[in-house]
Amino acid sequence: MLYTNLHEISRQGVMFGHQDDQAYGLGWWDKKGRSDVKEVTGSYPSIHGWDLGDIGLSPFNLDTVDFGSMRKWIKATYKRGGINTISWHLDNPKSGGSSWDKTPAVKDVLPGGVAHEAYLRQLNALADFLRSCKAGFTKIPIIFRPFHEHNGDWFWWGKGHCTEEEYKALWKFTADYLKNKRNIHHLLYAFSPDRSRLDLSKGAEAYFYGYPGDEYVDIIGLDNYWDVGHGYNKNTLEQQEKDLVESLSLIDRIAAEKKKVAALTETGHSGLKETDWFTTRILKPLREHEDLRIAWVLVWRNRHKNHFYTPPKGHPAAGDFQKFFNDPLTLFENNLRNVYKAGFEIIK
Ligand code: BMA
Repeated sequence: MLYTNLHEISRQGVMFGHQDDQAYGLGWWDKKGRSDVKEVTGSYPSIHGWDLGDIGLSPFNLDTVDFGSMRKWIKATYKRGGINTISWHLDNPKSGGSSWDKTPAVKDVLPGGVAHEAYLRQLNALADFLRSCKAGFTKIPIIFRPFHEHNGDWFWWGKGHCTEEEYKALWKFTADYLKNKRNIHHLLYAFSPDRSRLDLSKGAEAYFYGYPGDEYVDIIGLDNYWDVGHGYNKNTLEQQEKDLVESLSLIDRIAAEKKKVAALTETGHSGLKETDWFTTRILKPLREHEDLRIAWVLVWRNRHKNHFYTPPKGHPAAGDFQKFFNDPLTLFENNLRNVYKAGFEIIK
């Protein structure tokens, strides 16, 4: 039902998402019910991003969120009617280094490889966690977004550190293992290349690098920090806006052809020095292209004063974020009813 409703949402508006929203914010840590987004807008975001990096290796994820609390927040989100998505910055099973340790590993992680057992330890811990995300007897639907930004070269599963075929094999092995060996059927799978390494002039051909197949993907995602004011992007504002729209229309087209859902799975402007970032860089292009069916836009985490993506109360960008929230197009948690059921409604 969630998937049907995501299709519907993408036609009616754009949900807002935030990574680690309830876990911490600027100047606070693990406070019951707190959220920087809610403190400015009055609502939690619709989409709550979490990351299972370091599961099975530590009680805390790579960003020091403890997994027990994460499970509690996932459950609370589900009960309020919000949606959870999980990414996985998993350690390199071959070297024991982080996601950013580029020691080639994908071939060795596959069955028969020297790092297969080490990979299974992380994968089984991930499976245990996902199985434990329950409300009563109901398994909480989760959007799972593994091995993201694979067309970039910064993670060990990225381009240049394995072949395209090995990447696809890793994805398929993982999804098949979760379904068939661990009996996990409450996930929607999101595929999310990175725009900075996606040649827009090549369109779908570039997008499909590493695509494991229609039966393995539900969400046609994209991570795009590039066309929204990335420090290294020297294109004019106008050009960036055009490229953002083109990248979104690419995923919209692909999703429509395949009857899947498109989403901007990561974006943001770290530090919000452009205080009208939300309305000018995101809302304006979306408003001017309301035909785009993008189900959500998720910004990254509020870690510290130089690395945050939503303004805390009193910040110079807070008024602009409120405008973003008030716009009829954007959907926050308070705007959704029955997202897991028939009879889904938007209240705005
Ligand atoms: C990056 C930064 C890192 C973090 C990683 C995974 O963008 O926020 O500090 O560890 O994402 O969440």
